Formats: sequence, structure tokens, C-alpha cells
Amino acid sequence: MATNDPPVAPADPLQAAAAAIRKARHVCVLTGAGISAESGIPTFRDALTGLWSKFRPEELATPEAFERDPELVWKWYEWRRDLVRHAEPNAGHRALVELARRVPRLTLVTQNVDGLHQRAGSPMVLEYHGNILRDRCMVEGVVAERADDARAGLPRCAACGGLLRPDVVWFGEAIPRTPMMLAAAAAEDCDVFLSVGTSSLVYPAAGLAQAAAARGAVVIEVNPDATDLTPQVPFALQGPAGRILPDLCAALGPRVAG
Ligand code: BV8
Repeated sequence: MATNDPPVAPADPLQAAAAAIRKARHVCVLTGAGISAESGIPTFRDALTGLWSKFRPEELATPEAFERDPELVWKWYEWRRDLVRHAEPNAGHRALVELARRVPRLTLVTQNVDGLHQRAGSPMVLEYHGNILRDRCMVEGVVAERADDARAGLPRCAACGGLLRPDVVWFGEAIPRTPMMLAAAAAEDCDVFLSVGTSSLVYPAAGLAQAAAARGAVVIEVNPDATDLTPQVPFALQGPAGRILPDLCAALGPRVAG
């Protein structure tokens, strides 16, 4: 992508993308809410429904919102936790498990807090924005167990009684050091970068594709809609991840034994 001419779209982008993956030494994958949409989890772009329809996710997922009204924020997270607990990984998640078996090295970075990649069987997942099913103690700053006291209201830390919060990264908060460092290293080392189901609007996650492209990696986007990234990539595979990713794996051809 050295020249500034817009990338020429190949006749069959899926086959061309598969050819790039077949040659790849290291594939870095970044997923967003779109890959879990087919599992029934609304994306951040999808307007919140029901009693949450009057809020924007960016309003509730902040330390300020929690400071202001922890009950409200906890109600929203409990509502999302329920959705996540009742969701199942879909063909898109499973195809990434298969893809990891088809390439020498695959690094999977997710912005999703739903844990569906792990439940699909992905061995190593970098949780860039944390995990909604874990609690973190506001006092000790570590993942903590819940005190099982019957007192209604806000969840408390079993160790110190401190207030608990979901173990996710809120807007304005730093990305956890390990996933941030490992994701940046993978983006800079990979020769194919696969951006799946993300609007590429939230940073620093949205900067990973550019970092990979700047190092000469082939960037492939999977999304039914165009995003800010689409005009910048050679291969924009437009469709749902649950269809495109299995097709991409199939286009890699038969698995060579050994
Ligand atoms: C920070 C966890 C500083 C919580 C989340 C540079 C420029 C502009 C702004 C910033 C910038 N740098 C920082 C900012 C501010 C901010 C930001 O990016 N704001 C945006 C809104 C402009 N970033 C931050 O605040 C970050 N922190 O910068 O800290 C700092 C640094 C050091 C020390 C101290 C502080 C933290 C950001 C993380 C926030 N937490 N989640 C929770 O979940 O409750 S972000 C959350 O929203 C998700 O994790 C995800 O990252 C994001 C939603 O984006 P997507 O996943 O892409 O989902 P979206 O709904 O947008 O799009 C879905 C896509 O899927 C669509 O394109 C759709 O077409 C597609 N799709 C639909 N169906 C399918 C599909 N695709 C495939 N298949 C389908 N079936």
C-alpha cells in the first residue's frame, strides 16, 4: 500500500484474500461487536433497546457515569451479562478457531467483552477491553470474588468489602498493559491483518490496522457495511462474519496433513 493510489479491488476479493492468507507467516485478527451480532448480542452501533434506548453506550461505559450513578451502570451491565450468558458462539467465532489451525501463527485481539471467542475454543485471546463477566475491586484494583451478603444493592468485594465494578475498560481509561503491548507487537509483526465486525471508530484499537498496513501487511476487512477503514484496504469482504469467515477458511483449500 506504499503508493497513494487507492487499492485496486481484485475480481474475486475472497479468493485474493485467501491467497494472501495461504502465504502468511503471521495473521493478526481484530474483532469487534459485529462478530457477536449473529449470536444475538447487539452491537454498539445498534441503538440500545427497551429501557436503555435513551442512553448511548459511550455515556454509560465511563468512570464518570459509575461515579454519578453506580446502580444505573450496574443495572446496564447485569442486563448485558444476561444477554452474554444466554448467547452461543456462532460460525464466525468457530471459523477463527479453524483459521488458527490453518496458519503458522495467529494472534486474536478482541474489543468484545463477551468471552465468546474463548467459548468457541480460541486458545489465546487478547481481551483489549476486558471481560464483562469478571468483577474488579475498586479499592484493590484486581479481579475479585463477590461477597455473598444478602444486602441488596451494589456488589461488594469478598476480600475487602470494597465496591466492585465490571472488569472492562471504560472510555477515558487505559487499555490493560499486557494485551495492549502484545496487540501492538502482533500488528507490527503480522503480514496479514484481518479486521472483523468493527466500525474502526474506537481508539487505540482502531489504530492497529493502520499500524499493520504501515509495516506492509495485507489488510482484509470483513463487514457488511463500509467503515472508515474500507477505502484504505485492498480487500473489503462485504457480508456477515458468520458467512464470510467460513467461506474464507474454505477458500484456503484442503488442509495439508501434518
Ligand atoms: C483511552 C468496553 C486514554 C466497555 C469499550 C483518538 C481519536 C478519537 C477519540 C479517541 C482517540 N483516542 C482515544 C479516544 C477516546 C476514546 C474513543 O476512541 N472514542 C471514540 C468513541 C471516538 N477511546 C478511549 O476512551 C479509550 N481509552 O483513550 O484512554 C488514556 C490513555 C492512557 C492512560 C489513561 C487514559 C478506551 C476505549 C475503550 C472503551 N471501552 N468497551 C463495555 O463494553 O462496556 S469500547 C466498545 O465500543 C467496544 O469494546 C468496541 O471497542 C466499541 C464498539 O466498536 P465496535 O466493536 O466496532 O462495534 P460497533 O457497534 O461500533 O460496530 C459494529 C460493526 O460491526 C459495524 O461496522 C457493523 O457494520 C458491523 N457488523 C454488524 N453485523 C455484523 C457486522 N460485521 C460482521 N458481521 C456481522 N454479522
